[in-house]
Amino acid sequence: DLHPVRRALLSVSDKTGLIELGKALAERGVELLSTGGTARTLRDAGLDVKDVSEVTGFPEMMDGRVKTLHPMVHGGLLALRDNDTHVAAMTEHGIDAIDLLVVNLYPFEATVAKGAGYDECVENIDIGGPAMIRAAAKNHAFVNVVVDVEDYDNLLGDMDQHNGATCPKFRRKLAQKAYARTAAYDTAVSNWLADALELEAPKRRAFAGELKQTLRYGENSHQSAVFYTDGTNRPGVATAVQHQGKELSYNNINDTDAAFELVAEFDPAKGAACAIIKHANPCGVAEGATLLDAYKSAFDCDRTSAFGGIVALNQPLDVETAQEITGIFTEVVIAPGASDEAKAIFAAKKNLRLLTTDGLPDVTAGGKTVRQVAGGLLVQDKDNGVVGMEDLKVVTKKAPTEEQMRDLLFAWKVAKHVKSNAIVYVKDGATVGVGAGQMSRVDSALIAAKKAERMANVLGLSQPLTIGSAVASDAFFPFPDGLMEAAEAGATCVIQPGGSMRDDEVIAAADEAGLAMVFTGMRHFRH
Ligand code: 93A
Repeated sequence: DLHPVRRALLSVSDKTGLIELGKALAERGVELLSTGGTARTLRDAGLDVKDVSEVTGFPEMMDGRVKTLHPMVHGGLLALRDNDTHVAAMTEHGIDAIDLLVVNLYPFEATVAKGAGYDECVENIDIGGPAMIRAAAKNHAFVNVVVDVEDYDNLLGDMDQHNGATCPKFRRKLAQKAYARTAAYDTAVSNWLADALELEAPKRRAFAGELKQTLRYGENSHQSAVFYTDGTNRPGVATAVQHQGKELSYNNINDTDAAFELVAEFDPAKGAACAIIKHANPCGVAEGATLLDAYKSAFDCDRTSAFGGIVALNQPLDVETAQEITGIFTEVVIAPGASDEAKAIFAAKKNLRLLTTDGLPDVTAGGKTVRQVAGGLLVQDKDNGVVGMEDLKVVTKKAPTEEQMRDLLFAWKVAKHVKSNAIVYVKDGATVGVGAGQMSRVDSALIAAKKAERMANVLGLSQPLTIGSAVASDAFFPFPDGLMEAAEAGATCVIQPGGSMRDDEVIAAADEAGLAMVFTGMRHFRH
């Protein structure tokens, strides 16, 4: 049923749009109640406001911890207007109905994000705000609850459509959003406490997200899908700015994420790098003296698969690289910035999406990854493992040369981002064969080598680039067969975690084949 808005309580930390809303409500004959700071802002703007402390008969006390926690407030929010006993209680205690609650909470998330100390974070846990929001949302049959500055205009719009009243569906939508907000707020508080306690696995963990985008469909067209942000505001696909092209699809977002996380393994201060992704796996990754070189080398790993791919760069997109990328159909390009000239080149390609960010994802940062299984959520630390030269153990008679070492480490970084079983051949700072997602490591080694053979034909080379390459395996070789497959393809040095029961056999086979092999001691399964 339509319900008129006669009396409003406003209590907001973020005062954006407050005065305009206050004025608009006053113009519509709505009586305004407010807490300290909010009342002051409204009054300074010349509006008539009643202090909540006047309504409760209590001053705001205990540093503001107790301002609105009072039956005069909560009775006004919770009373059922069509229930005789509720109405009688209101009359008996002199409680006036509150038809509209406008609250935004103490900025707890922002306080944590800015690195505030423990006590300051605690003080920013809002109690009265969520209590009122939950009360008003429960009573959405009569009460409007606005928790988002963006809804101020929607509220006024609905009131204007209904002669100063609001419709039930609108109030129900507000209530849904309100509970999502208090849930997310408490999620932030609980997760902050978990972090402060260094609790690896809290008994209960809450998850929250905020809608960023409704997607056209999911992985397939019969699946609906949406994209939520997690509030961490990290550089990446969720916070990137899209400059042109149609909306990203579900698969685009997934692939763009894979591409950008991979290319972030390569420090832009040490040189340019490019990753081209298809179906969340790299079909080419390369370093180069310039971005253009890096892109070209990445493209030459597997030109067939790069068609319709996602390109990620570790440095701002320049005009030469932009020009080259437009040579084939590319779905998305993501980079930490783009020059105006580069943007102008892309502007002519209406279907190409350009995304830019303020920086690269921090590959060493902690965080969690979540995956859903039937009836549960699997949560683990993000794979932020990084291996350096000093971590490597040479296990063969032959040690890799410096040049081989560079390619081995390069291959290792790429293998971390290839679905298991992963085999990655690298030569001169560029992948020359990637075998992904096979149930057997031998098959991954074979497939990657086959791709390199095909590319040698395409490029008119006398032999595949796997000859004399470095090869990485994301997990140990359980038997020598996978390793021998790589040796047959022409690999001369190997990087792998080690740790198999049959390491001795595998090392002996490597020695026999004249390979240099190093162990990382770390596995990079990725499924
Ligand atoms: O400290 S509180 O949890 N205790 C309360 O009773 C209470 N009532 C409203 N914080 C409370 N609020 C919050 O005060 C609101 O959620 C809002 O964020 C803030 C507005 O304060 P002011 O109007 O003084 O700026």
